[in-house]
Amino acid sequence: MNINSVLETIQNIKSDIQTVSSHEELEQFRLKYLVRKGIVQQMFERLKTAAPEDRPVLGKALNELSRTAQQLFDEKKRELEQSRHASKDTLDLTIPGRRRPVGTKHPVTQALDDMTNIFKSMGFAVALGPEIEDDFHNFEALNFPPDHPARDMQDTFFLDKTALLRTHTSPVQIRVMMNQPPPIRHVMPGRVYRNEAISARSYCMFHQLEGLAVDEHITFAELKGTLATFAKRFFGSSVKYVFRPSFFPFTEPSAEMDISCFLCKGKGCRVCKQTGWLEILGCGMVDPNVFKAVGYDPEKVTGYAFGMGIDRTALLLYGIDDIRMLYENDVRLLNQFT
Ligand code: 2U9
Repeated sequence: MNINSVLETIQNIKSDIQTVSSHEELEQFRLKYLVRKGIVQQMFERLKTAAPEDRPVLGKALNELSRTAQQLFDEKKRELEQSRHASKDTLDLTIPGRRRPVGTKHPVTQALDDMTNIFKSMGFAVALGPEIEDDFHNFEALNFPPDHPARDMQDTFFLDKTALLRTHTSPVQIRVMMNQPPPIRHVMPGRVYRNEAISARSYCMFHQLEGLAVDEHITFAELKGTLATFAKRFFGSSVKYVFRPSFFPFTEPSAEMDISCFLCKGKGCRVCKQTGWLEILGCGMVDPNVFKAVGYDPEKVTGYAFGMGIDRTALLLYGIDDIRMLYENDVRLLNQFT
């Protein structure tokens, strides 16, 4: 043994203690250096066989080594104990659990789901279809004449010569009828697209809920009864309604349904433009040409259809005055629907 090996061991002790980060590792350190058969004692043993003239210097160095090992051990022990206490202090079991932020349904989804559920309870099934459509399903089968303005690039988003973004959910009904024979009793909720100038009242994308019932002997009276029931369930039992004649290529006769304004109860306000009435949907008896296009016999079956835009109704219901706010994803708006 010489002075260099003592100095080297001191270095080893110092670097070993630095790697200790747990009580288990500290125990390993103790067993390696500080026990009776440990490295420190072994070196004291070897002092006995060193040359007598070297012993004073070596003995002093070994005392230094022993002190260092013990000191570093004590310091590390204190350090580990303290960090254990510190983590104990922060564990307060009486603190209430953290509430996880729960997402909510978008107001349009909420309105669409509520409306769909009312029709489901009246025996309607739900059908979904593609948002990218072709001219046949979106226009031709629905009896749109070749020169109808909706077929213009100005009004409809065309993706290429044949593909377009559906302008209503009616093509889903065409698909349902081409896939199965009558009777049909389906509602179709979904997104639709129109090439319109974006403003507070209109957007290039909105949501519709359409419905279709086809069977033998379906009458306009059944259409009125179904829609009146829907209006009372959705807007409240005191709501009044009126059907006005209208025109759509796919229904004949056609009508629009107004309800008494649910904000002013028909007295007249800013929202209903002092009329006391709100237009909520269009409807009618399915045009025989539509039945021909899907291969149904117009002599055998009749049917009614209706369609409503959801977004404007959601704006009225929730008192939002700009349709663009529905699609800005501003959490300050969305948080109000928790
Ligand atoms: C088939 C046959 C007929 C669906 C109908 C309307 C009347 C209607 C508008 C309401 C506001 C569109 O969102 S809106 O701009 N819709 O007025 N929709 S009848 O008639 C159909 C659908 C499919 C096969």
